[in-house]
Amino acid sequence: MKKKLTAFIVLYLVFSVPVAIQAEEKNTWEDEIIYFIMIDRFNNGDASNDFEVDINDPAAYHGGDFQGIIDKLDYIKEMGFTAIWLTPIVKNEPKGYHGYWTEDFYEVEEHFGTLEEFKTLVEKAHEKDIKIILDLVVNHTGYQHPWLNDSEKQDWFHEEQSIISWDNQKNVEDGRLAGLPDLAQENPETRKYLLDMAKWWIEETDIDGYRLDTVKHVPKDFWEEFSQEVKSVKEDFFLIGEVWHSDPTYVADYAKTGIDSFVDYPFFNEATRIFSKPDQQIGKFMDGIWKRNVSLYENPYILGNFIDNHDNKRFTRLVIEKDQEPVSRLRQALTYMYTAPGIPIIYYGTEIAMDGGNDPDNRRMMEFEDHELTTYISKLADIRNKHSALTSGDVELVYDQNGMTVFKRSSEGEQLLVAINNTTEEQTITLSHEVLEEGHELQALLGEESVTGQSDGYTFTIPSEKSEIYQIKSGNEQTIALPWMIAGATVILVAGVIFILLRKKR
Ligand SMILES: [Ca+2]
Ligand SMILES: [Ca+2]
Repeated sequence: MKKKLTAFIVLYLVFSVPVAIQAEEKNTWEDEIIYFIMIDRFNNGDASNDFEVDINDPAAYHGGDFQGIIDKLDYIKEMGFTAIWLTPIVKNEPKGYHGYWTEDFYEVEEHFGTLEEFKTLVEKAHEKDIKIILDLVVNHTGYQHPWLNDSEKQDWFHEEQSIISWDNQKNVEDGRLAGLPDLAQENPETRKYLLDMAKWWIEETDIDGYRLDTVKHVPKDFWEEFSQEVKSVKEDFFLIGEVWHSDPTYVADYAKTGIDSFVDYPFFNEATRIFSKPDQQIGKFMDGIWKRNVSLYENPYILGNFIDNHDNKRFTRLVIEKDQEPVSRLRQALTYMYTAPGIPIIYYGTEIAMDGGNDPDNRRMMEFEDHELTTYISKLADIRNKHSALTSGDVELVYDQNGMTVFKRSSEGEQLLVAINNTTEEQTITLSHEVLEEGHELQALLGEESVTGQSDGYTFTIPSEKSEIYQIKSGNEQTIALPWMIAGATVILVAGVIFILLRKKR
């Protein structure tokens, strides 16, 4: 009996320790890759909610809904996404296909489906380890919100005034954005309503985060209370805010309110300029953005990097306007986004190089097709998801000449080199042993060719407008990865224990 107990304890320890180590590794938001969907424009999975749909009118509903997203969860998962950001789901006034014209903060928009269907969407996404981030608007209501005609709700809004002075913070906060009725968050009743509402959606639907709309149009003291309140509802709840401003210090100032992350507009401005045509220097500028973020944010690794969204011309259009070829330009921009620090946010359609001018042309209905970029994104995601050096490692710029950039990402236990050739000519470069010491091998992760060191360093060639990601391996090893080593050791241990027990029994 005692022997059996000992055997049980030994076996339990052998099997449980690796599991426990794994369980302790909490998933942090820097490991996510976000797919951003405008619900109405993604996939029509249910014709029964197609009220007044007109796919020929860019300002009308096009029919996309929750069921359409549920039907495409495998498509999203296969591209390597771990989270989805959805445009607002609350009931909107007529023509509010985008979701930003609230008519009722507690109702689901009938074009998208029911509350139950939304819960099913969250549940099915969670089953596939995909998180759901919901867009939330607390700055304004739709133009015809019922409160506007309610005598008891008159002090829920600011007095009607336009935003005329964008440098005047008071005017930016109290004025009407695009003429939309501006809510008075300083009114305790309004404030409580908005806070309760934000908490209710989390409790009711189990979403994992909010993308906060128009953050700079709402006072900071509201966001302070908001962050505290909503985070008390669900552990690790994520807040990513939109502060549409080109000054990084202005954006970063909102991090003091408790909002975890921001869609990084300063990144967007530089990245779209650098990658929308060839021969632009990458390293100097993008490294500058990163270093500034390091100095401004407690955790710059969770900022949201993007080159496309629903408020700006699509990247493809920028490229076309510069007489360039969208797919090769997108490939370079995406390689950078997936290998640089920061959460990549991909707007639906970018994976097929979708074209589109200013809003609403940048919100065309999604077309599902086989596309080389979809395959490429999946490959990039696979590499990012497997290498923590890319999500949380240090960044070191090691080469940066005329559009050819090489940077190193290092975390405990692994080092990667990212080489991006942003020029239209093949580039051969040599990294000296001062940059990378002798005795390593550079194992290609995107392509197949590996590089071994020579006496003068490591020489490799990157074709025009292509990239490579190398894993730096020291010569004598390491092709056996850690999990296999643990698995091997476990098997040997278990076999040993069983052998000893059997012998003792005899
Ligand atoms: Ca529909
Ligand atoms: Ca406001």
